[in-house]
Amino acid sequence: MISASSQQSDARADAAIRHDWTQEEVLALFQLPFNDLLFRAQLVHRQYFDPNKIQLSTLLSIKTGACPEDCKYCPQSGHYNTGLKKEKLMAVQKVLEAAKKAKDAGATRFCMGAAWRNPPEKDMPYIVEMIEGVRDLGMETCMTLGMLSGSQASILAEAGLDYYNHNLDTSPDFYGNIITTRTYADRLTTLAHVRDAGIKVCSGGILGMGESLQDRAGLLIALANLPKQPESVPINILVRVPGTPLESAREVDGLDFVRTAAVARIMMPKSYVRFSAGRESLSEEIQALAFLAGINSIFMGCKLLTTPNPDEDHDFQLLNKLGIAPEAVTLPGDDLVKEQTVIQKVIDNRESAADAPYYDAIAAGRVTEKPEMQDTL
Ligand code: SAM
Ligand code: DTB
Ligand code: SF4
Repeated sequence: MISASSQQSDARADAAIRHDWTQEEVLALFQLPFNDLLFRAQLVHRQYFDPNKIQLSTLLSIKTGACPEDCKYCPQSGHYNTGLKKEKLMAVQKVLEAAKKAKDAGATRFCMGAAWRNPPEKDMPYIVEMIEGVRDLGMETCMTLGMLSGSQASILAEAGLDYYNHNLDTSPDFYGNIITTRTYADRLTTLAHVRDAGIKVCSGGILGMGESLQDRAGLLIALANLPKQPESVPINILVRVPGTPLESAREVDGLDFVRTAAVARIMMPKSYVRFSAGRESLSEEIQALAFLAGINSIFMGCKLLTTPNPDEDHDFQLLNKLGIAPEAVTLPGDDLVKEQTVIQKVIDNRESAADAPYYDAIAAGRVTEKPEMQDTL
């Protein structure tokens, strides 16, 4: 039962979610001194989340390459020659085997991605089986399949899909420089179908495509000012793949990524903000700052869709160093067992790294319980 005081604090918390962010305000956040920005982001983060918990997702490409879209960043577009091996839709059983492996490695959400403009009707029954099978394993499900019609979104919702990922990618102004085969409005329509079907929205973008600071602000404004903010906001750093038009794009400064994460945290206080593609190229120190800025979700496992990601042992070592523990899933069922499995994995990793020359915050009993909601900010 929810207590009156927690209902009151929920109401206060919801009142703090704004959908009227302006460009000036957001640019002012970006221009704050770094320490002030991170301090504000931490205050917001601690109002809604345990700062020492992280959500772990694993990605799988269930249909690879030969995509008809021309997204300039993407190794899977059929418009560019990136040498990628094309693969048709994976068999359901193979997908479930990969999900089981991801679960055993500690992931609580399994994200399945397909290089489609939109899912073909003939493949929808297999997609439904994948969602049902992954849920039966006790994992949360996420799919990213391109544009969806309203009826396709309803079919996915009916199958039990938890999240649908569909990124706005960049600001409305910069978008046309990156993709010409579908519009910003098309993307917003898909997000509306997902929301209307009752599926949680995962939507974010990419840094490092040649966009300006105004465009980064514009992306975050487009996300935060949606009628309901996305539950999950992936921020990708461009993975520069040879053969794509953006192969020589300028490298993203790690501290600029941290700033963007902090601004996203302040603007979307209740959303999970995920450090998605691009962690492979960043130091542990920058990743630690990103967690301080309010990043509370990552992709775990040595591959994203087609490009590399830090392997899970390195990630667990980093999380151990920082005293950050994986979050348990909230699916109905035996959640406690799931939480214990994940935490055991971290403990095992910690023990195997027992000689490592760093301070072990978990062993020192520094992992805290979820804090009470704060009234400040
Ligand atoms: N085809 C579907 C779509 O575009 O919606 C789903 C898969 S697509 C690969 C999912 C997202 O991955 C894209 O929206 C983009 O934000 C991200 N992405 C793709 N290639 C990337 C790259 N090279 N670097 C960073 N992010 C990338
Ligand atoms: C998202 O925002 N990032 C993920 C997920 N959503 C599907 C994809 C990243 C892809 C990076 C390039 C690749 O591995 O092909
Ligand atoms: Fe296709 Fe998605 Fe890649 Fe665009 S991002 S080319 S839609 S797979």
